[in-house]
Amino acid sequence: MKLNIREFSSSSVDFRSELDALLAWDSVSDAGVQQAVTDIVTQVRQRGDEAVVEFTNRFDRRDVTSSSELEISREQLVEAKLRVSEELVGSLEAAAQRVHEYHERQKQPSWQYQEVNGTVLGQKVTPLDRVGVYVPGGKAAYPSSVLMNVMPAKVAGVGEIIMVVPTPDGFVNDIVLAAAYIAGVDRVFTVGGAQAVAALAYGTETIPKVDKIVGPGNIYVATAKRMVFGAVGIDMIAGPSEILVVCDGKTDPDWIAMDLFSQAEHDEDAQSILISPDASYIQKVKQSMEALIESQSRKDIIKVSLEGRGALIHVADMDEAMDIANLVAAEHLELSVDEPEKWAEKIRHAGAIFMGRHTPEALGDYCAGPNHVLPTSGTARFSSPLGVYDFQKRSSLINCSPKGASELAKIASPLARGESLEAHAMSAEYRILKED
Ligand code: HSO
Ligand code: ZN
Repeated sequence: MKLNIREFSSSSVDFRSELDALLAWDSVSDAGVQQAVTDIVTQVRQRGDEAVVEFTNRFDRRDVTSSSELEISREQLVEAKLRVSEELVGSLEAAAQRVHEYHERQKQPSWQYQEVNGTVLGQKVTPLDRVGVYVPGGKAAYPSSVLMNVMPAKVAGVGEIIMVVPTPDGFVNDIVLAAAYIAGVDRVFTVGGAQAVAALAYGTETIPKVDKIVGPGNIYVATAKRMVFGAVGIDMIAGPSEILVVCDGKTDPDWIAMDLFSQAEHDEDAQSILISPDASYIQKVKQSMEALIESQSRKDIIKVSLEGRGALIHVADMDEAMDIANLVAAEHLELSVDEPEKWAEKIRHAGAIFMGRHTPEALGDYCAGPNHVLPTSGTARFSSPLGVYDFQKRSSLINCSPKGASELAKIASPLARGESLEAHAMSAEYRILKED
């Protein structure tokens, strides 16, 4: 199948504008969606379970009569797991274990230090009490994402993890439930959309209020998350998934073709880009793609994605490839090259860096250990993968000795008077020791 993918070269005078056009992504904020979500959130906030049941019946075509039917029991999770093949359960368990081990290393301890005058200063790290994990239903119901969202919360020591997942027409995904069980989710509710986000944010008679909501979702879910932010914490609002592959021309072109497909098959808006200093190699990868796409079960999605948002970019050399990679700040960056360690040092912006020819993104998506929830659309310039740190917060500790307080008061007093805050000044001055 012929593929009509954008091809361009860094030597072109229009290169920067071509690159900008390629990367442009508008997270459409539709006024209609905004209005619908406002209405749903308000109704759930005011009427609780009654509204959640109504919206769930309406949007998911269900026939729930009481809110208690929305919860999936522990026994049901176990039953779901038993319906999943042993091989798949084995893989879920192995992946969960590896993701757990990786995230263990992200844990940050509380710390404190003592000054000579006896004052102690520190930082106390505390896990969140309760977290909500949104899991999409339908085509993007990924059990691997259940693991990736839940494991860091578990490692952080979150008190209770509530999962919500829509079940359109009552269809429950056994693999998603098995993943929830393996990851250690505490409670599961079959509610989705903006109504699930609102229920988690404000709490209903049945669904407990959480402190933070994480997990991907459609435009209704994303809009609702933005709306409830402030009442609760949220993770990032993710854009479509992207991969940038940099290859020196020495990796089997079929491997690279499939790496690009693996991202493209997620959805029509996903972006796959190849950069290489070897022009003839780029043509080889293109031929591989044209030969391999026919047999792909998701070839229609892959074609739309590659032709709409994909690109093959020829560059002068590897140094220029690294400069462009930093400009793109891709969610996933594959360095399919010799000495990937050397080139990775030059990378400042990327959600995850997959190093060497034997490290395809797919391994990271499932089981290498690092999180697959990563900053998209260039936001890797300022944000990080989902991690244990997203489920912990810090409190400052200050414990002044009499001598320490006296010394600090002498610094604070003029500052307070400079701000015309007399009570602050006096509060500090009371602590000044007579002998000082
Ligand atoms: N590549 C996706 C994650 C995923 N892949 C889930 C397979 N399943 C976004 O980073
Ligand atoms: Zn993926």
